[in-house]
Amino acid sequence: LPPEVQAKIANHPCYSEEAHHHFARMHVAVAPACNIQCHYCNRRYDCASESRPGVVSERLTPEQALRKVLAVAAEVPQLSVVGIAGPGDPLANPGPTFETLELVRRAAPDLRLCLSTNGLALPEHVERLAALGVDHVTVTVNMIDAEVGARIHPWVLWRGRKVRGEDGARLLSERQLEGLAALAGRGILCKVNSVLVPGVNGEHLVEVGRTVRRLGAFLHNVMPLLSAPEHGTHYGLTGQRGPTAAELEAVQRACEGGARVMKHCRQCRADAVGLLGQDRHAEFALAALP
Ligand code: CLF
Ligand code: SF4
Repeated sequence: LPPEVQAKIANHPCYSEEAHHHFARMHVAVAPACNIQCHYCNRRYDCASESRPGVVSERLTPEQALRKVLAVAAEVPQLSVVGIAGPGDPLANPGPTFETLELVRRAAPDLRLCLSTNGLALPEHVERLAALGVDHVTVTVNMIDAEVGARIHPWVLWRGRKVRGEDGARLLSERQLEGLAALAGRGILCKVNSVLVPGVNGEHLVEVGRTVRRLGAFLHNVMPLLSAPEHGTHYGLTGQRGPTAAELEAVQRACEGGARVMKHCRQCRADAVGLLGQDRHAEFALAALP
């Protein structure tokens, strides 16, 4: 790997399998709204494109988020990354999202800033993300084919109206790929998350992996659909199941010709705190902050 990439992943627990044993991340849940609909989402809960579905995170204002970051930084020496991953889409809430990034950047310049998005609003925000020194961005890309996309994303909200079906999926895909290319062009390290929905995009994800690699994505995180009926998602209602461990592994293996495949994702909460898989969100709930 080039030295500038090595430097960027060395202390990012998601981008480096090795780093996740030693470095911690935290999420600040400042972004409630979303601008698309995913069949695997239930809007009462966290964004399932990056963070754990079926979980309700504590929403924060940017000022509360900063207080929380400073409290965690004082208690968790391994903290290296502050991310915004929901509970909706960070870039569908540009006000609170950018205000939070700016506050954290100013008060704790040594922490890396990270963000995860569905990509619909990404192209118009790339410059601002780069200017703030956000050096890691995740885009959830479940398809590059609108026919597949329409079976995952029933609509997108575009300039105040709902665009449904393949037209909406095509629009989403174009914006995701345009945004990815623009990020990579600015030297921002990109991860692509794909939610594996068996029978819908399983075989298609190989092509997704190749395409996003060509556009400069560094990492491909193939995540299993979590669709327990109690999550109340569309897929839960239609009986669509998530992949078995063997199915997930087979798709991850098939994707290896694309961007490098991430296998240590823990599908965190939108208010997760700590080392991956060792969540301390309750210790740092708003009511417990100094
Ligand atoms: Fe958070 Fe995501 Fe940044 Fe990591 S999580 S915004 S890239 S700092 Fe990491 Fe958690 Fe998996 Fe996400 S293990 S859900 S990949
Ligand atoms: Fe839900 Fe996230 Fe999809 Fe928005 S992007 S609909 S919050 S899963």
